[in-house]
Amino acid sequence: MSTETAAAPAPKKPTHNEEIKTAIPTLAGTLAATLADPTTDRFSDDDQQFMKFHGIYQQDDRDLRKTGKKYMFMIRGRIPGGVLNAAGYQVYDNLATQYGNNTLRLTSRQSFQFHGVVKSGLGPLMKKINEAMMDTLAACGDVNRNVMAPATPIRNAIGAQVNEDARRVSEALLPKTKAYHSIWVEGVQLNLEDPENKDFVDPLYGKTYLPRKFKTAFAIAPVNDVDILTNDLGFIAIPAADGTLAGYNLTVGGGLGRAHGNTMTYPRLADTIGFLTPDQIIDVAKGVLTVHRDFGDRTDRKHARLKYVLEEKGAAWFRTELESRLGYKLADAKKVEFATQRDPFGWHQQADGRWFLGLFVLTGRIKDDGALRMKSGLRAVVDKFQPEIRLTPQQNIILANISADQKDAVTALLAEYGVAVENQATVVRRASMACPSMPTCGLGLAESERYLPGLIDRIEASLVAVGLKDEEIVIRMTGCPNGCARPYAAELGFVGKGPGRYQVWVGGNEASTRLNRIFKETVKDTEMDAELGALFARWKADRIGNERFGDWAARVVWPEIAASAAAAPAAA
Ligand code: SRM
Ligand code: SF4
Repeated sequence: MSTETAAAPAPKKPTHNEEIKTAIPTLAGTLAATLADPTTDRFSDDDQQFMKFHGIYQQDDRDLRKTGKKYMFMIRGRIPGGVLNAAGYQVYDNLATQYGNNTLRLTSRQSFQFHGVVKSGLGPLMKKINEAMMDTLAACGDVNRNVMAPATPIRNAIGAQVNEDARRVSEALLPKTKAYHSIWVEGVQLNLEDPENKDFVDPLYGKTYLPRKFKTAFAIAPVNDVDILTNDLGFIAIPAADGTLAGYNLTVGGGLGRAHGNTMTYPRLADTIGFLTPDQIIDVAKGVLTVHRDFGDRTDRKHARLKYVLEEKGAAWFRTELESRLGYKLADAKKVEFATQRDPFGWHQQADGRWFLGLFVLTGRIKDDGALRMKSGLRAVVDKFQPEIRLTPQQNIILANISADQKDAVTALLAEYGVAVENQATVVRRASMACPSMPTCGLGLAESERYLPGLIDRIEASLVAVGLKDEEIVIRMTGCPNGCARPYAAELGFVGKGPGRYQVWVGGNEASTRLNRIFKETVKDTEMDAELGALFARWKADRIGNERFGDWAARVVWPEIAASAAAAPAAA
């Protein structure tokens, strides 16, 4: 037997992303030079990483791969709280028509994405967004992303302040690099050798930014439309006795991304850390972000989110670390309860007497499709009535601040484009969400946006067959386990495994405060109707009163899942 002590494992190397951020801390890469080069239709691998911080992804049309790669770009806006004015909407709509694929994709974080932009259109599109006083900075990348806030227009006194706080946090957490303005507004490549650029250190993010993406949201109970607990950083508004804003409960360490077959990755709900007053919000947001900056794992991007720091070090440790950065203690969290994550559809009155209209957008894609001309209809209403636009975290759209005497005219104008304001979609469809996946997402393993509408037809037929017509189930689908449409917080979640194959998850709740669990590892499209039909028949037979599908599944199906896991042979 050797008496030598085993050598300590070599420290793990920082990832390649860390190396390139260190080398070019302005995030400029060679983006401006490549943009100006007409001989190429794509950017280098490293530049593709830098572009993300500017809100841009290089993609290729996966439907066309058999005949060679057709490169194109996805651009995502930074729209805090999903609020934009009519002029802003007109700019997005124009650019989608002129440079994109003539659709606007509402995202699950209250933003817009352009798809299908070719390289020659990228520069002009980016310039025009910025000229319109909007931007795409930090919409992607290892930084704080688009900040979410309640989408429903003011129905109570604190709504406006919460939205304003979300906007302030978004601004305060922006990276300060000059590269974004220089490339996309001035069209100039930064001199990377200039010491000012070479040695640039962001005052908040440092030289290497965060180990991974970072997501922030605000919520006002009882509506959890933003899925607050799935965010790295959450602020839950707490009203005072007089109806003003007393402060926020702080939640930290939520996140959903995982990888098939890698048990070191998992969805996680945030921990509640404490309570803060509104004047502390920027300090606290920066404090939480810098804990991620300093403690997140920079050696493995699959293990780099803040949720793993929370899971491994614990909420008590986190609170102490945060308080030491703040220099003061947080109060204890207040009691708060969520009831629903549902968007409001149709006409509703605002607290100020005006009206808003919630419109369902199938899988978040604003387009003209046969008789349903959603893109043209929305544009006509925006041009004529100049409403405020609010994008919802369930990929729907709200037209706000409409006066009572304009309501009928808005309804009539939308009808000309085939857009109904009543009975816009069935209850199941209205509560559904899908990520884009094919053909734009390079990570998709199965269809999602193009598949879910047809699957919902089949699900509705199964529900009718067992006598459960018009029962709402929150259904979400993604084409891979990254979880972009938050399938792990749904009552019934589908996660792509391969072409025509999905993992099925059950047991989330209506308020989106409970994660679901894997019911079936893989279900083929051809087996889906039988599998779901049997599940719905059991729900119908077993449910207690009006028990929702998710609650029934958590009560009845979860113990079965646990029992079969316990009975499975242990891994060697
Ligand atoms: Fe996402 C990556 C689309 C919300 C977790 N996401 C991607 C990319 C950029 C694919 C890529 O890296 O090449 C997708 C672009 C597809 C396309 O063609 O447009 C993409 N994510 C989306 C959007 C558009 C889905 C949607 O249906 O709306 C959402 C844009 C939100 C926004 O406006 O900022 C979107 N992504 C989410 C969410 C939901 C959320 O934030 O509330 C999640 C789960 C929550 C979380 O972050 O944990 C999410 N996206 C991911 C991940 C996994 C991250 C992880 O921690 O493992 C990836 C992959 C990655 O980062 O490497 C990813
Ligand atoms: Fe792409 Fe996967 Fe996100 Fe869907 S969940 S958009 S397939 S990364």
